[in-house]
Amino acid sequence: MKTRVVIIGAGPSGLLLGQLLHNAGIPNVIIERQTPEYVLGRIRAGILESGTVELLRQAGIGERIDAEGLVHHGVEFLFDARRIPVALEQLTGGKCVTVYGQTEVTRDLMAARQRCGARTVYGAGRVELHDTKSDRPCVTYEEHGERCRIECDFIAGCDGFHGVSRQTIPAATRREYERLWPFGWLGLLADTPPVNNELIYAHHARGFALCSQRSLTRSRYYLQVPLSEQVDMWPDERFWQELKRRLPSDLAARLVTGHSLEKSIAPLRSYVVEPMQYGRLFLVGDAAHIVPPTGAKGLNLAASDVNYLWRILCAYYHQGRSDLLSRYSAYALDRVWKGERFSAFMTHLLHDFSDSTPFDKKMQEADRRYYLGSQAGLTTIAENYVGLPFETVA
Ligand code: RFL
Ligand code: PHB
Repeated sequence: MKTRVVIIGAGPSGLLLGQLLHNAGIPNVIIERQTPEYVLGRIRAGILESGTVELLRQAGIGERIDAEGLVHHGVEFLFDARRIPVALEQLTGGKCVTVYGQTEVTRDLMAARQRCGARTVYGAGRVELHDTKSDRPCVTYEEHGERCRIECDFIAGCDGFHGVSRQTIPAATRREYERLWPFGWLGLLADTPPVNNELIYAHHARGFALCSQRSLTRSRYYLQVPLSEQVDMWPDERFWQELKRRLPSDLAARLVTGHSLEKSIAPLRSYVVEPMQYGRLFLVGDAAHIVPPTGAKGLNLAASDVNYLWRILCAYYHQGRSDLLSRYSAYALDRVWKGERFSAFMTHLLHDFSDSTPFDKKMQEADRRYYLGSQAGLTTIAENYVGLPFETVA
């Protein structure tokens, strides 16, 4: 079989890239290791930057987001029992974020792909990439016990942090940058009304807490926990009690608790591989970089990579421009590192670090008072939170 672009992975990056390319008349095949149900069962991000929403609209799947997504004009921070509103829209000249779950984005993209008839192979085994340095790379995989092969012009490695694509780049040509954070996030999803209209990022001596949401009737809460914790140590009742202890009494009294629909612990990691390209293989999203979720940047950075790769491939196929191909990594990494910076900054600002010295703690307190107490500080938080602009590909 032959196609123009083989996309490895049917997470949000792979599906979004596939849809944008298909709409631009560039045939592509997606190869995914899991089943569609498994992919939809992963509960992850919830906040979309305005640039991400615009890209989803360009992919032709904006309808449900526009109808059901909750546009948030602000966000709140909480520390020393003080609530600090951050007026995103005012501070950024009109930009906002949208609450719309990654699961729903994936569902909309899967439906669009099915409607347009583009091919996705689910349940693919032993996916392997070949000849990525040549002009005719190819991908082999197993489907129903049979070995299959697809030849293509380009491969997009959209297969997440544990995928195969990054591993096919020789170790000597990749440079990896990593920081493991000394705690994790315990997340709980419940069909209860959110405790507050806006998201609340809370610093507390017992650890960070986040009050997020998926809709007016579905909440998502997170607690900072030590890496040694296991989910089964956290029955729902213990989770709710701990969350209440990290919130001021009026909010704790208002918190509606209920059965968890999902509960999981995610370790926090910062990671980037450079370059994000090797010959005709392009790495996209979590395959190339991971951020701690504190800045809500993971999914948005994945969309940012897709934006650049899509434009570069359109320029190649529609205008015959091959000069842009080698610039993908530089375009993508500029925004990736700014996202890494903001995510690390937010993580540092809001979490409790057990190994910090009294001096470190005073610095962290001063950071919170400065950034959340001055117009300049609030503006820098707001402009990063709503998403920095994409660079024009030219
Ligand atoms: P994904 O979503 O991991 O999708 C990759 C897809 O590739 C498939 N795959 C393979 N397919 C074929 N062959 C192979 N060998 C393959 N290996 C893997 C996988 O099955 C999967 O379907 O990456 P993508 O598309 O780049 O999307 C990135 C986002 O998913 C990610 O950035 C965010 O979800 C990160 N993230 C969060 N981001 C936020 O902004 N807010 C959050 O609250 C948030 N929570 C999370 C998260 C990531 C988590 N992970 C990865 C541990 C919570 C968790 C638990
Ligand atoms: C979420 O709703 O899952 C969420 C929201 C904001 C974050 C991280 C996760 O910073």
